[in-house]
Amino acid sequence: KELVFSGVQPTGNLHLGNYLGAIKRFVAMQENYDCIYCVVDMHAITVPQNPADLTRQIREVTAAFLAAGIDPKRHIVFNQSQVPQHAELAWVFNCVARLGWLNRMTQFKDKAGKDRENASVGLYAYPSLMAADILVYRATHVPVGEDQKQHLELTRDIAQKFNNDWAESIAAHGFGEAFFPLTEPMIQGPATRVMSLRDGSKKMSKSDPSDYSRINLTDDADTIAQKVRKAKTDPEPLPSEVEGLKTRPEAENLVAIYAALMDTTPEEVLRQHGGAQFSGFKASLVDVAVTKLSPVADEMRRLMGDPGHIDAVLADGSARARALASVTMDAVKDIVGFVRAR
Ligand code: AQP
Repeated sequence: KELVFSGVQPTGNLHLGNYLGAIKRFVAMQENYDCIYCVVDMHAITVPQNPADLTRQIREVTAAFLAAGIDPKRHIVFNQSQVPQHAELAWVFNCVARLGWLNRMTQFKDKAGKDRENASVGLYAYPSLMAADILVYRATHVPVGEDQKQHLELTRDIAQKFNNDWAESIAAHGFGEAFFPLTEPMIQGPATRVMSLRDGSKKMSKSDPSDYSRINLTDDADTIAQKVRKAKTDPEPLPSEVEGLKTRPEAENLVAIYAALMDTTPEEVLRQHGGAQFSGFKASLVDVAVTKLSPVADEMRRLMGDPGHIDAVLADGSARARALASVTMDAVKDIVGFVRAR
């Protein structure tokens, strides 16, 4: 059975990259897959978080999921900390993953920066918890942005090593040749890596100190217009072929954003706008961005007015997630050889 899992961290400033690279695609998966979408609050505390802000941001990511069109009745929407099996399986995976594997993770290197001795152990073990998030549901597909590719490869390595190390026990317990699936990353579409509006070589990110580097999901129409107008570009008009974007990262980024918002391809955008000056193209981009994002922002604001409703959605999703996760975790305990009450 094909099952989609993905998550978003409640670390504030949910932006257009999170929307186009992840949330908008989560919505599209609902037709053809059973989907589990998680607000990964335990990942968020791998770096310091103010408790009151964290609580609000967990509700805000949930509101973004619902406002974008995820149906929490047909699928599962919940926050990670309400399902203890994620942490339980992560511990087993900490004992499967090798130090050498984690040492290669570029996200840890980026986030820990120069002061690595002071980074949390949680930040280092982040990929192992992420593997547990996915595999505790034995999910087969994970829609993510390009930046998560390396973590998804590690998830497959962990699954494979678990399957190999306990192969005999897996077979003895009637699970056949492999217990965990080798999950497929789904990194697709024109906006798998949305770049900063100020610097075409950096990804759009929640933690960029410049608010002008990103379009936040909660920005109003005037703010979106101002940010797009100020976005860095070059002096040339838009090319008419995508090849002409190769050496022009800022232009390439704006065309990709336009294409993703319109559910079309960069080729098609250039068929319509090739030869245009940026002033004109940016005006069209503002129109499209405001038209597509305003309804989501309005609905997020409405939902945030009723935190009790959001918490109830998360409680319901968590109960359903726990029921699924506990089946996997019981099996893992049997495979590993732990004693448990039956
Ligand atoms: N710029 C991006 N373009 C496309 N997809 C992106 N994603 C993040 N940035 C971009 C995707 O959004 C999902 C949720 O991301 P996350 O919140 O779990 O973590 P993140 O990648 O750490 O997000 P940020 O915004 O980049 O935060 P900071 O500044 O803390 O590093 C993921 O599927 C991710 O791929």
